[in-house]
Amino acid sequence: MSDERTGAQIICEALVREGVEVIFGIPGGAIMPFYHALPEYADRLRHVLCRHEQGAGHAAEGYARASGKVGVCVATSGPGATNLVTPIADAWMDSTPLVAITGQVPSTVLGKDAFQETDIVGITVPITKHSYLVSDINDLPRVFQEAFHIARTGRPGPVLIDITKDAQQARTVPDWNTELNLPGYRPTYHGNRRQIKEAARLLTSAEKPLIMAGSGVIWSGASEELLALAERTGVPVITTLHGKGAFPEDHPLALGMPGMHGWVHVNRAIQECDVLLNIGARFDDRVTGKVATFAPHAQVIHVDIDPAEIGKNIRTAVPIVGDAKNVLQAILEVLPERTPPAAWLEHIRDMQEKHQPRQRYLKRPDTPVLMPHDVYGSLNRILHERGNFRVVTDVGQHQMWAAQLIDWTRPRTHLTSGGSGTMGFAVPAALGAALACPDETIWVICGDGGFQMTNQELATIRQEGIRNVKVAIINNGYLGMVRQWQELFENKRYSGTPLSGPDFVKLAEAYGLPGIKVEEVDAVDDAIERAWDTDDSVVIDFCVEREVNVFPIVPQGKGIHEMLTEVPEEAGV
Ligand SMILES: Cc1ncc(C[n+]2csc(CCOP(=O)(O)OP(=O)(O)O)c2C)c(N)n1
Repeated sequence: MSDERTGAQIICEALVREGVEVIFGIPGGAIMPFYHALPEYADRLRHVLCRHEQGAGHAAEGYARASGKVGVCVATSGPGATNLVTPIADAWMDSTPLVAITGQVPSTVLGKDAFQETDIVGITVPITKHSYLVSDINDLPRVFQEAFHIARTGRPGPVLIDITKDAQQARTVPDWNTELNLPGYRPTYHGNRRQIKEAARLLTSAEKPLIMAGSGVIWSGASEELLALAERTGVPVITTLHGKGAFPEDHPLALGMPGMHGWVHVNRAIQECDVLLNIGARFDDRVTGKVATFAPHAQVIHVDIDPAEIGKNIRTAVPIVGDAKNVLQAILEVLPERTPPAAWLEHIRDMQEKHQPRQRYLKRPDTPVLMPHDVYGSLNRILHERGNFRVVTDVGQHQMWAAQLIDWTRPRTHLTSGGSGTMGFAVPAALGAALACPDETIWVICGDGGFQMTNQELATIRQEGIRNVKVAIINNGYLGMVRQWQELFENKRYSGTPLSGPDFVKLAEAYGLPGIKVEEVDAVDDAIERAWDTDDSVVIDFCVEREVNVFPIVPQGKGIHEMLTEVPEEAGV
C-alpha cells in the first residue's frame, strides 16, 4: 500500500511535523533503520554527523538555547545512548528543551543482554521530564507528539524516546490523528490573582526591594515585561548566570550577578533587601550560598512555572506558579504607583562605587604577561562594537570571568552550562548555536581543560562548512577553577590540576581551521578582529598568566555575605 510507512519513515515524518530542521547524531546497529530512511527526508531534515554522542547532545542543546526551539539528538543503543547521558543531564539541570532519540535492540531480545543493550530509559528516568520505550510502530505518532509537547511546554526539559529496531523496521499506515494522552501533565501558566496582587503590593510598598531574574524570563520571552516592571517601579534587577541577557546590563537599574562569584554590592543588596521578587530562577546553591543566612530580612516572592521549585530551597512569602511572561503582565496590570526607592538605590550605588570590582579587574597590573582580563576587556568592547554575536562558555574560571566582565544585553546571547557545570559543553554547543544563527558570529570562551574534552567537534564544524564559530581558549595550563580552590582552601596543594595540552594552533590546522596564538597584550585586539573577519571558523590560543583567581568568591558552606574579595581587608561584610 502506498500510504504504508516504515517506523523509521514515521519518525522522520514526525520530526518534520514538529518543525524540526536539524538533528545531531551518530548511527549504529540499533538505529540503522532510521538512518536508512533519512536520505529520503534530506531536503527537510539536516543531519549533522557529530564525532561523539556527547557532542551531538550538547550541539542539540546549543541549538535549542540559541533558537528557543526543541533540540534533537540521535544515537544508537548501548554506548551510543549512554554517551548522551551527560548532555541529557545538562539539559535537565538547565531546563533546555531536548528530544533524544535512541535505537534499542529488537523487542525479541530485550532484557536478554543482547549486543549493545542498555536500559537507557531506566538510566535517564531521573534526568528527563519523561522517557519512552517504543516497541510498537503504532505508538510512534502519538509518542513523538507527546514528547515534543512535554519538552517545550511548562518548564522546558529533555525527553528520551528509545525505539526498538523492529519497531523502526515494521510497516504500517500511520494515523496522525493522535490525541495527547498525558493525565497529570497540565502546566499552570497563569498565576493566582490574589498572590499576584499581593506581589504587586509588596513590591510597591517595600523600602528595599530587589528583582532577581533567571532563565525562566528568557524561556518565556518575558524580557520586555521585566523591563517595564523595573522601569515602572524603579526596583533594581539582578540576573543569575542563566538570567544573563534577560535584562540589559547597560540599564541604570541593572546590578549584575549574585552568588558565589557575584559582585559584592549585589550580594550585600540581597542580604539587606526587604522584598525579593524572584522570577524564573530556582535559588540554586551557587546563588544562595548557605541557605540559612540568605536574604535574612526579605519577604520572598517566587514566580516559577515549576511548582516543585517554590519553597524547595528558600522560604517563600508569596508563591506564584505560572509562566513568567503571563505573571509579569498580570502584575503590571494591578501594579499601584510607587515612587522609586531612591535612598535604597543610592545605597547600592555607593556600595558598587566602593568596590568597583569590574573596573578594578580591567585595570592592568604592571606586568608584561597577558592577563585573562586583557582578553575579556577587548572581547567585550569588540563584541559590542560589532554586534550580532552569541557567546558560548565552557565551565571553569573563564566562564565566571565571562559572566562578570562581558555586558550581556540581549536574551539567548549567553549560553553556558550552569546547573550541571559540564566541561566540554562549549565547542559542540557552539556548533548547534551556529546552525541556529547562521548570520551571527558565535564566540566560544573555553578553558584549555574543557577544550580538550570535546574539541573533536571541530571536525564536525569543518565537515559541515560552519564558518561562524570563533573559539577563544583561555589557556592557563591548569584545570584553573580547581587549582584556585586548591590555592585558596587547600594550601596550594596542586593535585591533579597542572595540565599540558597539544599545540592548539597545530590542532586547529589539523582540523582544517586557521589557528592564532596570542602571548602578548598588544596582539589581543588584532587576533579577535582577524578571527571575526576570517570567513571561516577559527581557534585562538590565548596563553595567559597561569595563576589568576576569580574574585569575589563565596567559600563553600558560607553565606553570600562572607565572600572573599581579592584584597584581604575587604573580605566579609
Ligand atoms: C566533565 C567535568 N569534569 C570535571 C569538572 C570539575 N571542574 C570544574 S571546573 C574545572 C577546571 C576547568 O579547567 P579549564 O577547562 O582549563 O578552565 P579554567 O578553569 O582554567 O578556566 C574542573 C575540572 C567539571 N565541571 N566537568
